[in-house]
Amino acid sequence: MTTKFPIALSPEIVKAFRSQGFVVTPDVLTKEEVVQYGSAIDQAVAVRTASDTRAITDKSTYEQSFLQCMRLCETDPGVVGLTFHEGLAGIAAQLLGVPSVNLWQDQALFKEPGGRETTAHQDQPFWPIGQAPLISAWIPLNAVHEGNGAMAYVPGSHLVGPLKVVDITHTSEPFDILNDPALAGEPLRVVPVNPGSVIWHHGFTVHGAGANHSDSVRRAFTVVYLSADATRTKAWPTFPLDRAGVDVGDRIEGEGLPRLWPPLAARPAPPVQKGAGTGPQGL
Ligand SMILES: O=C(O)CCC(=O)C(=O)O
Repeated sequence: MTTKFPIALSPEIVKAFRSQGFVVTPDVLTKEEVVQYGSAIDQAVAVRTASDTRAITDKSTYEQSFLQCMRLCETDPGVVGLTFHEGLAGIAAQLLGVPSVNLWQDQALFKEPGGRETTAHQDQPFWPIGQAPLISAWIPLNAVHEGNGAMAYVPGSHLVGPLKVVDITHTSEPFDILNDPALAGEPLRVVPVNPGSVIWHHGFTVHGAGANHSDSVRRAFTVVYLSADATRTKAWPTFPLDRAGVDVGDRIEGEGLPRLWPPLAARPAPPVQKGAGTGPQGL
């Protein structure tokens, strides 16, 4: 039996995603959901970052782009409903054109006032998952525009496939992927977005975000979905795969990697060994 999508996409939206590698879906979350999940995420980020009193100028280049708090659904019950949101997970499956998706990771990405740009990069080459279908939901918790850290994408860049990895997490001078000849000089396109809407990008879409020139935090949450038939392609250490005992060649599933679409009858208990907290770990 097939499960009905809570939010069925128009063919135009799916077509736009497949050709551009990103798309905005309006009216995904209600105002009430944005307030409820936004406040749960704010609390979680406050707890995770409480002991970090450094000024932004004392942080690493990567940390100056955003506060990153990963796998909040493992530690914060108030966030679980967003990570397992059936409307979102159903959209992920429709855009990828796959029957089933698992969670790869969730995270808060809060760009502080004065936060630098997020260096342009592709997500998927950070992870040992080959070319498996992967998509991110970028969920704004406040209005995001050019002045406070809007996301920006190179249209069609997902079709180019994996480019040289931009190691944004460890280097203070990341190279500019936009100069890669495969992108033919195509610039980033800035995508302002309001809460309630969600921006989606493919695992190979080249993207970044602007600096935060405003005096308030740019608050966003992301959920990353991976096709349920994906397998591990490389042995390099990767937290959720090693914790779940997924070896090279195995299907990517198990602890911390639950199925999100079609929805499970009951949500699994959170892993015993909780997810990593803040810090540079790849997007
Ligand atoms: O929020 C940001 O500034 C960057 C987000 C990002 O790179 C991602 O979600 O893959």
